[in-house]
Amino acid sequence: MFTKVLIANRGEIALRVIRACRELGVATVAVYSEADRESLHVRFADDDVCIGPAPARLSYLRIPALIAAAEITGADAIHPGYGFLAENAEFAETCAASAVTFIGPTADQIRKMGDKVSARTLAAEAGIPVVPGSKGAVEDPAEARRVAEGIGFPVLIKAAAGGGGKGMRVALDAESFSRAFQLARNEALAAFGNAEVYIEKYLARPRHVEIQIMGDQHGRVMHLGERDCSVQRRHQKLIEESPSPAVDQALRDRMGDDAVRLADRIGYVGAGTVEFLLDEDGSYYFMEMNTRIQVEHPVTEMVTNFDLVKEQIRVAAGEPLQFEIKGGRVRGHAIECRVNAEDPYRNFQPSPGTITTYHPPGGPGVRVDTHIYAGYTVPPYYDSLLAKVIVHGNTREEALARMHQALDSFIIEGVTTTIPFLRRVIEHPDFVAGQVDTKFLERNPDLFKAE
Ligand code: MV4
Repeated sequence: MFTKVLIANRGEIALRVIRACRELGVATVAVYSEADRESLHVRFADDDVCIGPAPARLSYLRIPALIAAAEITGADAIHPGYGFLAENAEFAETCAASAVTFIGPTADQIRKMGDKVSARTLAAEAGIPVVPGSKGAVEDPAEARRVAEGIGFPVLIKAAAGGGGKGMRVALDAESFSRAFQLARNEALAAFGNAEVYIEKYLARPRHVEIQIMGDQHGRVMHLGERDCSVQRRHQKLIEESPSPAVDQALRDRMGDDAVRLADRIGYVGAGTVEFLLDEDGSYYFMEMNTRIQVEHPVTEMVTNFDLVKEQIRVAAGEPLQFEIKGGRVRGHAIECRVNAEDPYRNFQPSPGTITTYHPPGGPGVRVDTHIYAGYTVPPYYDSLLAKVIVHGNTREEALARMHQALDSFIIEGVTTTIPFLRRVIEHPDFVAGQVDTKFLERNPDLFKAE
């Protein structure tokens, strides 16, 4: 096992990783920007290093500063958390070259999945359903148009270097295709320095269902069931749950087997997520693979009783996966709401500032992952996640009732939060019925209007 882990992150996930290290008896190093001096991750870690000014590119994204911090403090491993450098192959490579273990997959595995065309090809080769579309990247506009006509409109043009919704364009018909194709390539080049795009049939109302997987260095890969993340706004997930109201055991087995097969094919090590689109008719298609621990990992932890972060550290240290979930079955139901410092009635405008009052919810089956406290100032430089409220119940109904209670009794004053909005969403009849898809919030603009 490692002796000391440096956490190359901030906020709630830095605290989450520190907890896992504590349980494993591993010492921790926090790194922080000048804006995060008063943060709890700095206080809770055994050691801490200031790595630069507030903007992330000058601190949390500075690879040489992070490697130097690890060397100075004697850390033998780095946990990247999510965001920042978590899916940066160059960072994983630099760690390896510096004799510091990157807690995550290899640089090669990150690259293979980071390129969405290569990921799609790997999935298709593994016999996993992919959305009907182009064989690989398409460059020539005339050929692209022929491909799109072959698929049938509407189609979606996606950037090979994109992911998470960045660099996508819908083309509704052949007439608008050429323009959309050109725009998509230009946007991809501007955003990612790579103009490569591919084309898929556009699914109108899919659900977002993702499978959590975990691989070790001994050739074993397992899955831990699915999360339904259909409640999103502009590609930001707001609510996640497990199991998905739309997935039965037979479908879980099929999606789980597919996810494991894909990971197996590249000898995947660490925690990963295979994202699928689940269509209205029950067919599902591979979308992309995330090679990191995700924000919503706690819902899986609640229904499997499996500590994903601890396991990430254990497998990075070479230990075999220990855990077995019987027949891939999960226990009860978990829901997560992301609480942000944003004003939902002003287009989710960030609302940084000082928290004056703080009282978290509690009781049976309630978990709050957060870094905030009364007197904490939410800086304007980073994402506005304040807390994740995760509830577990024996049934979805019980979990929902607990989420109601939890949101009602969560007191955060001093900054505007999304709590009242989340309350409204979980009361919506379609959400209560589990009838949501990725267009759910768009269809319900009233949810964004102040009373
Ligand atoms: C799609 C799609 C419909 N059809 N692909 C959005 C994020 C990126 N990973 C891919 N995304 C989508 N791909 C096809 N062929 C719809 C989306 C999509 C979406 C997917 C999951 C969750 C929310 C979404 C919101 C809008 C669009």
